[in-house]
Amino acid sequence: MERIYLDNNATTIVDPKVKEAMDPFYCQMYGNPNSLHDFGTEVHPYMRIAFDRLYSGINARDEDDILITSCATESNNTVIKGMYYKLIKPGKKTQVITTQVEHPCVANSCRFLETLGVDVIYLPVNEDGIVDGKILREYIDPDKTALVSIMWANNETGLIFPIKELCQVAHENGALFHTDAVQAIGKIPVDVQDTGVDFLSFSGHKFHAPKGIGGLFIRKGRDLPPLLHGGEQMAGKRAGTVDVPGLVGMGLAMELAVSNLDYESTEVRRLRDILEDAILAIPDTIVVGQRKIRTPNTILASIRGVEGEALIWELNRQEIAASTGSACASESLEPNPTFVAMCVDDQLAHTGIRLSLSRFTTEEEIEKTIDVLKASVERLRNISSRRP
Ligand code: 7TS
Repeated sequence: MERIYLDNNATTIVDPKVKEAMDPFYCQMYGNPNSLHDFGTEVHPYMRIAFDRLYSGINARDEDDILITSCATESNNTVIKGMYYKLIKPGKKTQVITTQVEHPCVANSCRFLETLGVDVIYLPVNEDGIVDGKILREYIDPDKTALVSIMWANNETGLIFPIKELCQVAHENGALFHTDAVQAIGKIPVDVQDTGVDFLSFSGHKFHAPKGIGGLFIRKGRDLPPLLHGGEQMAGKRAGTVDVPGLVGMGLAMELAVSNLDYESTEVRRLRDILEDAILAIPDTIVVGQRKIRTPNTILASIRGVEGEALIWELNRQEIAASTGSACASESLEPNPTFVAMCVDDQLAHTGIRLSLSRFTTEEEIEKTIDVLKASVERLRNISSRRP
């Protein structure tokens, strides 16, 4: 059997159909779309199809914007820093609210705003591991809060945040709402009209497009100053020549992601549940977060007496890729806030292992993983019990 990839929340395989669709834009139709000659203009219809697929994938309206960026990190930076230049000025609203469990590209952008004098509130998660409208209501201040930025689904736990409710609370209090939907696209339905979000970030490589291409939805009327100044690409809203093959690929990947949502919520979930049940059958093991409020592909497990990192290496040795899921933020060794909020005790809290599936994961791979995982846990527990 070939090696097994269960780290799909970090990145995904490029769907072969996506790769095939991108191929002509490297050595045949390689013109710069801003050029006036045929090499430039012949790519326009393909770009338009890709944009249509992205708009319909998140249910954006024609009058809204989707900027093509290099990754979700760029999309998130554009919103958070853009809000500083646009709205957060002395004497005006000077507060941003986010959570303690955002990806570092949101968290560190917010920390940067703090150095510029912005007041940032990092909301704690509740006992379910999420932030809900009740918590946001406690902290939001109609006179101060300019922006609320809360992820749609957490990359480590897979826990899904109630975005519609959170967006409503932000709007009732006169704040704009941004969501990092990187881990939601292709796993659960994402609808910008239904939720009412003002800004939404996504990243191609999390849904079977290549790395190096992402997007930012901006609702009509919520224009932001560009993060990258330069030429007039994206109507001056994001300078730099667009990655045409990447855009074509991400458009198709979005369409495929949406058309596979049913498969994700049935078959991927079924395989995830088989793996999760097998993990939970190992004594002294927990999985973080209730299944019904998690993305269908994710497991963050904690196994007493087994360090997450040791288990990752053991699995890697046997050609299975998983991730530690940062039970501790690696540099700071601070306990993960979700673990803390959910009262996972200290010994368990330092042993997280994240297993994340995709629509390319097979039942055979899951069965093999279960066998290897059980044997590895036993081996590591034996080693740690022999330690003096
Ligand atoms: N936001 C979330 C929620 C993410 O999970 C990631 C990547 C990013 C933003 C960054 O995306 P990029 O397009 O800039 O690469 N998350 C992970 C992860 O969980 N393990 O490795 C990368």
